Amino acid sequence: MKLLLTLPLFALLSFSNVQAQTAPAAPTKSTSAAAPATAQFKTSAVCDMCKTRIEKSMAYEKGVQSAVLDVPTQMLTVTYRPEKTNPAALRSAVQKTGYDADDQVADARAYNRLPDCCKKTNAVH
Ligand SMILES: [Cu+2]
Repeated sequence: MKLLLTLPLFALLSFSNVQAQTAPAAPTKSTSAAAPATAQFKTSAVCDMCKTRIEKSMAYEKGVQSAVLDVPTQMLTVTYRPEKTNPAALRSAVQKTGYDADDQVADARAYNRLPDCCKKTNAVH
């Protein structure tokens, strides 16, 4: 008999736990979200096609607000939501696009799919 009483009580408790966990998540979607962070990566981009490719690919990454590549310096500047992503994940996204990110070497398959003009053996052009 005691078991019959505790079971619904347990169900009630776990339900209120779920509510407690979901409730604080709601304000993060509003204006009280953490301020965007900025990260910079040195890439192996060499031309405007690389710029377009990387910026487009980063735009699809979770938590990315903006991505701008400066071709002459090969620097990629990413503005992101720190609660959604982090610099390591962003570097990995750059690698998967076929480019080096700092000391992380480009994903070989993605790199091999790049047109010849975008290979890192070329000088910036
Ligand atoms: Cu290119």
